[in-house]
Amino acid sequence: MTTASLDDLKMQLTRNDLLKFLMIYKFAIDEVNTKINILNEEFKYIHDYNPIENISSRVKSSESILQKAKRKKCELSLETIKENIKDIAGIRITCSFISDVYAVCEMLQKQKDIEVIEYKDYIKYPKPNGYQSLHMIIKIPVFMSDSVEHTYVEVQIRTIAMDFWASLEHKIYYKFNEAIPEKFTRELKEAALSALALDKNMERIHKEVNAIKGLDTRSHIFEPEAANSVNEGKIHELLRH
Ligand code: 0O2
Repeated sequence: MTTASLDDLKMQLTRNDLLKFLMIYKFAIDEVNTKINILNEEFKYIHDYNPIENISSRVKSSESILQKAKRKKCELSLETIKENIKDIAGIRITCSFISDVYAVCEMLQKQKDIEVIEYKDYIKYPKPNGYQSLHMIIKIPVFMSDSVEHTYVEVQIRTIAMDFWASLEHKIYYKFNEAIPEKFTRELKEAALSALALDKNMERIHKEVNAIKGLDTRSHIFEPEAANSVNEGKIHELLRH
């Protein structure tokens, strides 16, 4: 984005318009974070452990919003940006186990005031580079003093191993402005497979220990084996190409 476009938009708006526009996304994040914290605590009460290891969030900077708007060739007005850039508010949840990723996702989907707009399962269907994560674009009402703002929030849910892979892959890409040599693409895919193997092992150990402790393994919420077999098959398939 050129500074000119940013200045153009800024000139059309008062400082208050921009502040209010971005503030609503912060409130949307606050609302979803509260929901996630309640669900996490309720889950702990029922199942005796926290499914969520970490929650992080961010409101996209005005510069990145405008860069994305330009990339998507969308008109530079707040209304168009609001409708077309659905990840201005972003929340990333890291879970202990793959089954927890789906459990957290399902719990969020069941909230009456959350509307799921988009759902992408990169765990069952990893991206060709090996990226695994569950993505949702949700819409949530934010109650202001004079209006209700239905606001998009992007929620990414993944395990610690998937998050570790994604963070490092992001850093590696950052340093490489050219096409990534085939050797590294292959090695990254192999690393994604190792992350999956680790996730599967930890989940198995967790289930076995729970069985010994006589605890519920939550198979009624989600059957992780089904997802894992699709996932592993898919990554192996990707590795062959
Ligand atoms: P940033 O800076 O992280 O926000 P969209 O462009 O969002 O409208 P897209 O790209 O189809 O549509 O959405 P998708 O596939 O759900 O990806 C959205 C986000 O997931 C990305 O945001 C990244 O944060 C993350 N992501 C997707 N693919 C990869 C990947 O291969 N590696 C890593 N490390 N992260 C990935 P942004 O906006 O691209 O960037």
